[in-house]
Amino acid sequence: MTTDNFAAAASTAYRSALEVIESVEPRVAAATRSELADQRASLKLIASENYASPAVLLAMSSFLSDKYAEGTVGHRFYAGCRNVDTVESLAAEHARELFGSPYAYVQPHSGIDANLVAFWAILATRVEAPALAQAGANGVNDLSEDDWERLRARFGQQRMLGMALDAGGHLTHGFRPNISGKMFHQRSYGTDPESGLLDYDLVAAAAREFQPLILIAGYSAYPRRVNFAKMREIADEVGATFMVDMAHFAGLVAGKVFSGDEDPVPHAHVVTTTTHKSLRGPRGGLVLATEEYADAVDKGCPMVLGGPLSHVMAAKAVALAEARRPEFQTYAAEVAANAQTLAEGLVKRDATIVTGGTDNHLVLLDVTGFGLTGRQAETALLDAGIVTNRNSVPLDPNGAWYTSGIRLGSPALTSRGFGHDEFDRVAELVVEVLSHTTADTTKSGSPSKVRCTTAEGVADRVRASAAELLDANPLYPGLALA
Ligand code: DSN
Repeated sequence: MTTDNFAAAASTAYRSALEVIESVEPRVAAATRSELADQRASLKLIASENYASPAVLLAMSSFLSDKYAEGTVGHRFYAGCRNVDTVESLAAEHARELFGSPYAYVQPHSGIDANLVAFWAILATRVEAPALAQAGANGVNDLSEDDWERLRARFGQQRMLGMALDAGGHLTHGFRPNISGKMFHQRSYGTDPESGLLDYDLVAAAAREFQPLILIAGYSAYPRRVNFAKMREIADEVGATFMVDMAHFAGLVAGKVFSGDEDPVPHAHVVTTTTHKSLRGPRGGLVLATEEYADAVDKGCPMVLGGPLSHVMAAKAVALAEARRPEFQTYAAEVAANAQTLAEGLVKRDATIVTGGTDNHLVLLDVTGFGLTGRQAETALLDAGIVTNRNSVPLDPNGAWYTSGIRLGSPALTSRGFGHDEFDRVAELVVEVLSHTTADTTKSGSPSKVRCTTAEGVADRVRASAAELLDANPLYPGLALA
């Protein structure tokens, strides 16, 4: 991930920083050291996590954190923002160039914030602007009280169609308990019950019937590619704004693994993403948009967001610069190839995975064949040093808390240097743990959904095998904190 020289410089920088922190609150310094040790010592298979480069991590720890900069470049509500303007402009420029988008907004603090900015911008463009024009008003403050009430009612009548949570969609795509499911009348599209694949005819039928203002594509647990050109056709047919949340696969778009119809940027009106998943940047979000939506997105702060995290925007600029390098394309191709190896390694050991494979960065393993819930599988794997997260499978009988699945992703271990052989071995270790784990029985005699027992010695054996793989592919080599 870095050169030896740079690792040495980063090592010195981190050690010094921790010594300063230690002098004020030693428990924070200890937890930080402990986190590095934990990350070094476990097989990180959480599909939404990664390891940012030392340059990205260091960019976040800076004086830019101390500056308020509400507004946007050249239009701030505070004086003295020239350096924030510089880093925000750089991050936005890198994002535009990397993704080939006319406009980029790099302030969102997270993926959910990016989606809220996008919803706001679509409502402002599609609902508020026509209402203002009709009333001859320049802004909402010019509206009469009756016009204002009518506008508020129209906001509350808008519809959103997104992928169902248990089909792999995200909370913010209209899931009822989420704010998106309360702001909008919502409906969701699922996947084909047999194949687990997205059925574009079903999406089109739902869109024709429901007539949404927003059609959202994107997922956090769907292991396949999406044809965004087809989704845009559906959106156009019903007059919907087409929004894509590419938080999970932004790295595959940046690295040109997804191109043509599978690249959302040329097809969507608005694209949102996080920057810390497959894109391997700092924790945060960004929005890409066509010119039509750019003005509204630009007002994300302060209309939707609090003051920008200028130090994180600096780190976004660094990460996006890294993603524009040719080696990032190699990385992205390896992420996809490694996910396939993982999927094949599970299937050849008789595990069941949703859709039978993957062609992105994640695999959704159905653990009911092992007699376990996702919750139990997650616990048993963690005990053996394999970090995953439980996830619903389509039409999950165990619901979103216990679940029937485990989501596994390749971005983090690929950053660490794992390739084909290592991912095949990881598949073997996952199956080894799960096939030696059984659900405990509750006091009433029924199978527990939470507690489970792994046969004696298995977790230790797997942990030792994992340690061999991890030691051969060290995380942040040269970085010594002790
Ligand atoms: N928490 C992210 C994930 O793990 O997919 C999405 O919000």
